[in-house]
Amino acid sequence: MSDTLLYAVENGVATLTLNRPDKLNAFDDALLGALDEALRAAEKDPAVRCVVLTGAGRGFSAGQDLAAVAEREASGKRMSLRQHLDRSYNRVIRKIRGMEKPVIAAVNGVAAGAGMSLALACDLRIAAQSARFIQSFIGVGLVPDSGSTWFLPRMLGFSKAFELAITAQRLGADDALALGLLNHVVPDGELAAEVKALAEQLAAAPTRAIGLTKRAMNRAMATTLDEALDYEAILQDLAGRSEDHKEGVAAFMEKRPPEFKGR
Ligand code: LHQ
Repeated sequence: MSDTLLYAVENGVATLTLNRPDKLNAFDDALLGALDEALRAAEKDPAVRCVVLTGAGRGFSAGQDLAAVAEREASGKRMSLRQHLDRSYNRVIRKIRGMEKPVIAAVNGVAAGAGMSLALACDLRIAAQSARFIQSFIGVGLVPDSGSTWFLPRMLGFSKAFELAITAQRLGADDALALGLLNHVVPDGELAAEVKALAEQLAAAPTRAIGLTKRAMNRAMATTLDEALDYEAILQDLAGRSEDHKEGVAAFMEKRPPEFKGR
């Protein structure tokens, strides 16, 4: 697609690699545009049944490219950050949350500012031992964006989320795991293989049921139990009509492994 973002599909898994390693994969407009485009391509492609987001080099992403911000300031072009968020970061975050396929963040190194938000927006987070997580917004006089004010209090409760946001404390991978921000931490050299195994397992699973589970849980974050029960019943009707549901039941009865097609 472009040099700034690598896109590869193998065994049902689309791997999107942020590729500005000299800048710890900080986001400039080109990278944000390429990421948005790649997510849309992965969502549309029926051959893609799981998405992995990772970074090239020693960083996952250092968030907004501050050199680009400084350059714009120096040239006298004041940018509306609201517009910038609406047109780029927020499109990406909405796409990840709305896409009815599992999205895994393979956090290979530091995830700072909007880079941390991007990792939080994914469905699962597997981090290398040397990864670090920093809410760096406050260091440049900004508020957490790209979803961090929504994800963090839900994952950590208000007090810890607020503390991280206003102190920019650096969390190591083990601390982030203990707080519940991560699914797993693996040795640095094993990240790619561990994520590949998990992603391929998910790409061979009933994609429609995974997608509907994501839809149900996204919605349940803001509803009552009563509403969640009603919505589960509606979605179960849809899942119950899928080919993969029939295949799962047939395979169980025939005492053989199921072969899910993602339909
Ligand atoms: C960078 C960056 C970077 C450019 C490392 N930019 N070059 C904001 C505004 C507008 C709209 C939307 O949203 C946002 C949200 C945000 O994301 S605000 C937060 C922006 N990010 C930060 O404040 C993090 C800044 N970076 C750092 O604090 C450190 O680089 C971390 C802690 C991430 C890593 O530290 P180190 O491992 O010591 O690496 P380093 O600092 O030496 O960085 C390596 C290179 O990457 C270096 O370049 P150089 O040419 O000197 O080797 C850095 O300048 C460059 N880099 N982050 N965000």
